[in-house]
Amino acid sequence: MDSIRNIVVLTGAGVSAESGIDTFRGGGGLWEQHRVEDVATPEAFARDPDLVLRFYDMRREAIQTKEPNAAHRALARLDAEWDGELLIVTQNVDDLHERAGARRVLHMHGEHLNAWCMACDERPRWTGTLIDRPACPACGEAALRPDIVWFGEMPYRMDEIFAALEQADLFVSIGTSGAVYPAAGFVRNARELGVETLELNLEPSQGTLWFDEARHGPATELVPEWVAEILAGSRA
Ligand code: BV8
Repeated sequence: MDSIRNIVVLTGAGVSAESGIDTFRGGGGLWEQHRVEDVATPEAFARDPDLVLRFYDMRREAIQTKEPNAAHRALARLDAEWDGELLIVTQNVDDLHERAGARRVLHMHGEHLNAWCMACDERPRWTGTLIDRPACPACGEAALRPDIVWFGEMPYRMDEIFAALEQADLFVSIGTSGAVYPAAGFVRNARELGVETLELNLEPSQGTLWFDEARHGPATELVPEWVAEILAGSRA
């Protein structure tokens, strides 16, 4: 339908599940080996930095052995072919959207492949480990932490996200449980703004009732199908 020009997509761990990256709250999810408050909070990092650094070193290494899947590739196709506005807001900290070719990606919870220097605030690209307290390439201090938004920390670039939602005609949530805020609240922000909302997820999310339409199944099936529809102008 030609009334859709500007799209905001939100992705979560479910979009990377079929690439072999564990989701957070599914069976065998990442956090089953660790309680979230032991590894994904500033307090945990202050209390036991080695535990937290090892947790992120393990995940940073793991994502570099994974490949984008058909859902990532379909969103990259949308990015390449959609002539309206598009913003792919991801809660994921892997780089599979980018490796599939997407460009208009915003990592609101940070990225495994960046480090963040607590001495000089630089965010150098980082593919190795942090457990041995390497020197910051910019300032030389041994003050690098994962560039990850932990619980209790402010997600990145929220003003850009809300600006995109205000201009959006369609908000599509893909592969997220709707358990973590502020991301889980975006569908409500969208509805209040009169934006059409669609959920693509393996099962109903915690916010599924807020969506105008919800389709349930694996992302590698639902996302290519939806992208083909939207590019053909054959759906609302
Ligand atoms: C903040 C980085 C404030 C870490 C992450 C009470 C009520 C409301 C809010 C709160 C509250 N108490 C505390 C809060 C705030 C808190 C929060 O929301 N807590 C929750 C648990 C209640 N939020 C915060 O702290 C945020 N910050 O609020 O700051 C503030 C204000 C002023 C000044 C300073 C601060 C920060 C939140 C960010 C935390 N960091 N990630 C890391 O990655 O290690 S969150 C973490 O969860 C990941 O980023 C992940 O992406 C995110 C959400 O999880 P999902 O992506 O949805 O993954 P999940 O496993 O849950 O679900 C996967 C879904 O996919 C499932 O539905 C499944 O069915 C589906 N699926 C599976 N396979 C497939 C599939 N779908 C399709 N195909 C498949 N094949």
